[in-house]
Amino acid sequence: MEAAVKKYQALGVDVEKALEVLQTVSLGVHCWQADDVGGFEHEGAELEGGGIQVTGNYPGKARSLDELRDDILKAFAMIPGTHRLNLHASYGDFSGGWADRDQVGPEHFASWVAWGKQHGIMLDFNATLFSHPKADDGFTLSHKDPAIRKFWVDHVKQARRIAAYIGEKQGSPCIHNIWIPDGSKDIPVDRYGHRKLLKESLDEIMSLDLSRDYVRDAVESKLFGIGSEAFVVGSHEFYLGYSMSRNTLLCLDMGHFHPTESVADKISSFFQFQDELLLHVSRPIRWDSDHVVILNDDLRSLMEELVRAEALGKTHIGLDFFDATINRIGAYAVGSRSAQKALLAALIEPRELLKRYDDAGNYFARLALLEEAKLLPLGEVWDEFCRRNQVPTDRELIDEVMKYEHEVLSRRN
Ligand code: RNT
Ligand code: ZN
Repeated sequence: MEAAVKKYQALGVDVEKALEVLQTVSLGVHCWQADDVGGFEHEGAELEGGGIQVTGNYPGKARSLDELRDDILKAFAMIPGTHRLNLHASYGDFSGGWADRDQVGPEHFASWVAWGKQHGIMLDFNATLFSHPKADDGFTLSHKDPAIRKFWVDHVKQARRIAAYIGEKQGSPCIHNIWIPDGSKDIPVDRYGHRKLLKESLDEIMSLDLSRDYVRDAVESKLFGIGSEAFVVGSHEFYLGYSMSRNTLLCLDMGHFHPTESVADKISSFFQFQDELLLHVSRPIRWDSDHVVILNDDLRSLMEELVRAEALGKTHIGLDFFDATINRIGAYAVGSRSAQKALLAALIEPRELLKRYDDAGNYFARLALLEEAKLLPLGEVWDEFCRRNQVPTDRELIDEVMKYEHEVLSRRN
């Protein structure tokens, strides 16, 4: 580590300071990698319909809330630092009786709040507008049938109430994200009509007055989905306009743009006009495939932009991936740690020196230093961060995950 610190120091980088910052950044770890977005509204619940797809059938999936909580604690024990858990409304505790989406309420999340307190984990929240018979024909908040629309408006209002309840109990605003699958497989005629309905539904939902100290609402855009190839109602332009005019947060999911469009490049524009952002860190392969996040160029650029724009303190970094073909707990560990590695890399970038070359117009030097920086000993610093947080280093991670698979996951069937 000492040799590594010296190498960075020579380029004007304070490694200790970077580690201090990294320690303060909480990821919003999503609950749905643990059970393939199934939820626990009824026994053997599985993701059904509505624009998201999970592939794979790796053994050991959590079959109950208790198993899910065990798995999540195991995953958190392998991620350095303190992190938040992001819940979906379909993950309520229905041991006292099932409630449909328009009836689900704070009481179904009381045991989650207690669990969060017990383990020092803050919670975030999502309304669930998929995997439900009333979402089957591809529209929810923008449905032409007022009765279906009202059902979903009521659901999202309930979700906001739940989020506010969580936020109040935990003493930290609960980020409530709204993603809807609405769209159509083939070319629609009434794009305007659906978007008008979505705007009206959201306005009705937001008319429920809740304190921003308890809940912060975000809207998540998308470009296309399975079954919504031709038209997605909640597009980027729609939600950019909505969030700016209604003072809600915007959620940018890395998988929800054209494959050559860079979410990293949006950061410096966004923060000219807004001061709070939600991210869904994901890894699309050819489409919104929600692969486990890895340390690739997309992720590195995104974190670099957050650091360079001094936007870290203004950004909620949520994760959004689900792979059912591999050990799910290992997926959590690798994905979350890769997000942190990318952030660490950005924090120990020789920023000042690069900026000086940039300002001076010495673009050769800028290019050369960016290339040099790629081979600096990032791994040494990362290992040190893991050690200080008493979590496995990368070298120890595989054994740790395999042990849990052997002792816990393989006994489920
Ligand atoms: C779907 C969105 C959304 C979901 C979760 C489960 O395309 O990315 O965020 O992945 O709500
Ligand atoms: Zn997402």
